[in-house]
Amino acid sequence: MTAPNANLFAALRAAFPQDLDAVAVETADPGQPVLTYSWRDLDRATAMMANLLASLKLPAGARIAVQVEKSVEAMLLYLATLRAGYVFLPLNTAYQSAEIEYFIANAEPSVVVCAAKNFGWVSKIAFKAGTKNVFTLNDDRTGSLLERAAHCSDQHTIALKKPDDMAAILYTSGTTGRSKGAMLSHGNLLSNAAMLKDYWGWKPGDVLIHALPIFHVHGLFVALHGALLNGSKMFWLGKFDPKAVIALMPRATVFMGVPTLYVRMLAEPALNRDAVRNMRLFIAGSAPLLIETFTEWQQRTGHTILERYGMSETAMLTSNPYAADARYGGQSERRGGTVGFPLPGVSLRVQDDEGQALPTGEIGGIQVKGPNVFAGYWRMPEKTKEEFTADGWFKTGDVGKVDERGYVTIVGRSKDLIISGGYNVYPAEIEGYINELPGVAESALVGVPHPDFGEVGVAVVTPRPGATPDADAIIAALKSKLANFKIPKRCFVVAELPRNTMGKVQKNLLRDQHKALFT
Ligand code: MLC
Ligand code: AMP
Repeated sequence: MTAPNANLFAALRAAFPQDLDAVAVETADPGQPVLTYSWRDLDRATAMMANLLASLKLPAGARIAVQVEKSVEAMLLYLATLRAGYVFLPLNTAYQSAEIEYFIANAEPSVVVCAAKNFGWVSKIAFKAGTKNVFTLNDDRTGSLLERAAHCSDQHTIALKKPDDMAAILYTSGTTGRSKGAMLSHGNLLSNAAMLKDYWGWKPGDVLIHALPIFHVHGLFVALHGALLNGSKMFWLGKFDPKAVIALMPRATVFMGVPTLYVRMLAEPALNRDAVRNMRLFIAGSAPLLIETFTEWQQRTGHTILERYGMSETAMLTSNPYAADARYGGQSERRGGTVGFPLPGVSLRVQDDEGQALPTGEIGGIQVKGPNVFAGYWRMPEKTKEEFTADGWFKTGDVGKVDERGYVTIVGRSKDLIISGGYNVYPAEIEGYINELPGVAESALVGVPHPDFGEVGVAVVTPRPGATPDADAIIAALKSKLANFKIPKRCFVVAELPRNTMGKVQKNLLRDQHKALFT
């Protein structure tokens, strides 16, 4: 007997509703014309794009690197890549040339897709790295990708895949060294999506408001797979707009966002019980949701946000319950400040630095196992080995505890990481850039509380002898090199950095010193 096709797209396609002419996606950006896409449109467009990719005679496992603004067509390109059996490699639109150069050199994609306005510099980088095909795709339904796909057949047989075959590479930075590409398989993604469909009670008639970027796990996998696997319509926003999302709520049932999106909606007087009357579920994740936001949302809307926890390497790991969870004595409470229970199929344990399991309630490193956990980092076997324990558990780099009721709380991170508005900023990377600037001896980037982004980076810099580096000039220099969300919000030049007796910079002291800068 032949094994069923494990291609994630096959499962998503099988979930399309019977009425293929029903609306699958409706665009909802303020001031823009409303466009609707039927399920048939999704099927045909992904077939045409998949046929275009197939016509390029790419090697098995070819990477399709994509740095384009969010659009329905960009989402279709992701689905087409799955459909054709290649590997999707999404890149944040904020990345600048040095960042893109690294990803392309490292991943060696066979195809690069970029915005027409960036074609000059992106194609130069791609051709230099040996990429043969560079297409353009803009957020107004133009670009060479669509022009070429328009000539392709709208019939396509979904490529045959095994569960372990790679579906996507998501780059995530490390505390030292360059970004690592987390390799996610069709099996990783489908098992997670199918389990969440059940755990979050997706039901017929659900409608999702999709307002997140689609180059990271939250928007690309959790939100998109959730809606598609349920055959649910999506309202599609290219860019998050709090007023627009609130205005859509009476016609929708599910919303997913990073905490900053909730903070921004709470600042809107239009957010009230009437606006959310048809909503079933609000989900938050990617960064800690402050208890203040959780409570204020409850008071204003009567809804309790369901917070969950995940990462690029694993997709979703834990979630507060949507309904009574029989595994945990039927508990159904969504507890603010916690990230809920390990999801069905996910095993989670807490260990100390010596690798000893810690008892309930004690704080240590969170380790996980499950069908959702990635196979490793692209072409980095040593890094992969470092991040797994000898008995096969993945070390998340998050620090937390599990209480006697089974709820997981994240209390910090062993990895030096700042999460700003749901985007990850790795201090080591930014410090490396600052240290290369003229007049700079050394630097430390620390995360401090911020009312909008939750946490933002602040740089503390020391001068070389005789030099007087200027804080504003440092920020300006970084802006020309790094993605905008990585730029420190403030920079201070000081005589020296605080150090402990071992000579290590005491970032905790710097954090403490600057903690009230924005609050
Ligand atoms: C924008 N800016 C940020 C920022 N986003 N600064 C710090 N952190 C951020 N996240 C800065 C820009 O540099 C710019 O500064 C100014 O804010 C305005 O830029 P903008 O582009 O107009 O911002 P805006 O569109 O308002 O974006 C804010 C946002 C966006 C919150 C909507 O950051 C966002 O979509 N975040 C979601 C990220 C996400 O999806 N994460 C999921 C990761 S998956 P200046 O100085 O140039 O004016 C993951 C796993 C899991 O973590 O568990 O889900
Ligand atoms: P990324 O590598 O971009 O996928 O980011 C993953 C990291 O985001 C995790 O390792 C956590 O540190 C953090 N994260 C995700 N969800 C939550 C959450 N609900 N609360 C706290 N941190 C979170």
